Amino acid sequence: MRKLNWSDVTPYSDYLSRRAVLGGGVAAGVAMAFAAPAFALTGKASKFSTDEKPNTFEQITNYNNFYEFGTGKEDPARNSGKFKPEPWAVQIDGLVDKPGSYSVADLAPDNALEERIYRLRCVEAWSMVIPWLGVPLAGILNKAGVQPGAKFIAFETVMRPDEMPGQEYPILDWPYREGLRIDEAMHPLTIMATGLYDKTLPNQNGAPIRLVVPWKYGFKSIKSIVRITATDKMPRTTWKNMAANEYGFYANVNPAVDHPRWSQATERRIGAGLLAGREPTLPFNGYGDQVASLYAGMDLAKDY
Ligand SMILES: Nc1nc2c(c(=O)[nH]1)N[C@H]1C(S)=C(S)[C@@H](COP(=O)(O)O)O[C@H]1N2
Ligand SMILES: [Mo]
Repeated sequence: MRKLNWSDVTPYSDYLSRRAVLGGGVAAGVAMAFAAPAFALTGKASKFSTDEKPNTFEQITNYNNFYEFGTGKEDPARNSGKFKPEPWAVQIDGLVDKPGSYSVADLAPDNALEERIYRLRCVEAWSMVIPWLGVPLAGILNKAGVQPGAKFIAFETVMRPDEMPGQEYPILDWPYREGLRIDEAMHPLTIMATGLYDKTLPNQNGAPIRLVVPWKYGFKSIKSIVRITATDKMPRTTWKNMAANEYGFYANVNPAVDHPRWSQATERRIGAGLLAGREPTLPFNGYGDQVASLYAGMDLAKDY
């Protein structure tokens, strides 16, 4: 029998209207009772967090993009119950001094976690605010000893069609791949997350470890990572590979460059309510003060 999960108990639309009445406590309790096992985590507060109001746990874990579990927004919550995020190993290889297989605890020990409350802007023009728990990617890369010749870092998601039903279909060119330029990977805003709110990552959010790069469109923030490679060449990435005219390697949030099929000037904040208007999208998703200098001299309308 299929395991019950939150969406079996409370349809999302019901939840939203009921939440307004109940203040969330009861619906949240129902969600927890049927969720996949999660373990308590805490993180130190960070100066990099936004003070915008985070989305609820229910919103963050029931409106997802994770095509390995299906293309519908509620598919990842519904179809990720068989996925086993433990045991887990991340292979670090390429131009590093200490290549090898690392555990999640090696890379992101629980006592090193920081809370990073970040905006997430999907290329589809919706957004959320998510309180991640994680560690700077720079610390992980420094531990592995990235060599001077490395210009990019490439990432790969696990390939497990038995546990990830979407991988049985040629929706994308599996495994999902992403990449960053080395200065982007080393930037203090770039983290590897292992939790959200006060728990280990739910499967649908990329358990047990995923990238979060808050000034780029959400598709850069690759989930369930098993391989990190330091390389001297710009890596091949899944979405650019699918449609290079729609999804670039840099993919910095940019309201001035529209997607060929829709405007990127505004966004819809998930959970804002039916009467809320769209909000303006900010360059670099509002993180421009911290990251714009990385792109000095580049034409971001061409090198998107
Ligand atoms: N492996 C993998 N990583 C992925 C995706 C995916 O389909 N597969 N979707 C991306 C997209 S488009 C977005 S918007 C974010 C969504 O993260 P969230 O579901 O935790 O909010 O994950 C990104 N990481
Ligand atoms: Mo996305």
